Amino acid sequence: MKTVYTCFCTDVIHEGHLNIIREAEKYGEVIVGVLSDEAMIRFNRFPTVGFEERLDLVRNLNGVKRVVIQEDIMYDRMVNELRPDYVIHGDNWSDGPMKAIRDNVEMLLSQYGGQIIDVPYTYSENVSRIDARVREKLAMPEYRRKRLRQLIKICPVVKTLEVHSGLTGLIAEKTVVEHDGGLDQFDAMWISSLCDSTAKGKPDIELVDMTSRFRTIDDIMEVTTKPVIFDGDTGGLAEHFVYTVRSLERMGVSAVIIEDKVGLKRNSLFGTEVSQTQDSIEHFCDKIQMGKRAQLTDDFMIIARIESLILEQGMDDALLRARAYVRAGADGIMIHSRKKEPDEIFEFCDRFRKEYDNVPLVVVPTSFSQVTEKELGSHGVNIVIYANQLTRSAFPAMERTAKDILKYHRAQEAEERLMPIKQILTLIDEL
Ligand code: SPV
Ligand code: MG
Repeated sequence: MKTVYTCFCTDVIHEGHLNIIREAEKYGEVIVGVLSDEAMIRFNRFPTVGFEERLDLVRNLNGVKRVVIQEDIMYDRMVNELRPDYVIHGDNWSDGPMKAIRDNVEMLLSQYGGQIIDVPYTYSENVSRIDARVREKLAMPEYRRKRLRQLIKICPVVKTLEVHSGLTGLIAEKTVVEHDGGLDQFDAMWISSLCDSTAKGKPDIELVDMTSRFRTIDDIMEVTTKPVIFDGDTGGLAEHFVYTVRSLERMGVSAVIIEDKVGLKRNSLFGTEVSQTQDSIEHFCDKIQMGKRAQLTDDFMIIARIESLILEQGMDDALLRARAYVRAGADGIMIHSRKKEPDEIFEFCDRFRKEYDNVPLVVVPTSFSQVTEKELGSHGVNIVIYANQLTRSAFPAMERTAKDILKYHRAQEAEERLMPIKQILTLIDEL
């Protein structure tokens, strides 16, 4: 008896899956792999039902002979273990990012003469509705909020991209690349005070008020499902911060990062070139404690950001503060630096990790952009934030287009660098 293998990464069985099983039965005994929670999460298909329930969904299907667990989005282990005669899949994996998976399967099967069966993907109103429902569920505050904690447990490094609008949110949500035989995408989004302010043509001095910043969060959340880390600047007065915590939590934000500065806050990348005042340990700890007392769920995180290296107060001061902030209840520590080399970040992380093996560590590698996620991960970093690169890439591109139009008194010279009109029209999904 020949064997046919397929892998399901779904929370809901619909007619498309049933069609695959029906087709598979024509070729032999059907084995279905259920993608593990970890692999689903890495593949940005957060399960909305428990793993056992997902296994049962498949076990109960007519025509399924055996159910196995697939622990990786790529098929190497399954194909090597099961050596199926056929692997069957919807033909939606023939292009786009999923093609990397098909190529992987093709290569594996070619080693012993196995074959791929591509089944026409089932496009129906019902299937689209089910897909949309699952996506919408992921966007709901109670699902989205807790996902950052889940990601920290599962991902070697949570890759986080700056977003400041619906459009940049879509880029963080949808960009997938295939390289080194795998698929990669961002895990979370950072709502940077610098970029949110810059998008509004304002300086990064806590001038853009919370109402306006919440509006940005809303714009982003409306079109995305990934977890949000909010740049809360100094958090303002502790008496105000408690309200911010409640609002962010209610909106489904996963974490707020507040920095230990007081008075007129300037962007950290100015360092000591401008006057900035670091908060006292005691006062900042009070703010953390009040924030933690205000929050209503266990999911939300308040992460304390240490500015000692930025303000040249030394490593010992940074570590002293880290200990105090963790004691005060901070759910994580962000350490910032504006040095061109990552050495002081590595030193801080190594020393911090010796004392705290599982308090999440956050790093923003802007001035030391040569460092890789892997290197940071090896020093115990959990979250890497690319805090401003989208804004910095968009501005020169837009400026160049504006200059070209002025120079040539027409748009043709800029045209070849522009996204085709058809593409921009279809960039946004319609309901
Ligand atoms: C931001 O993105 O607004 C930050 C990070 O706070 S930094 O600009 O590096 O201070
Ligand atoms: Mg900021």
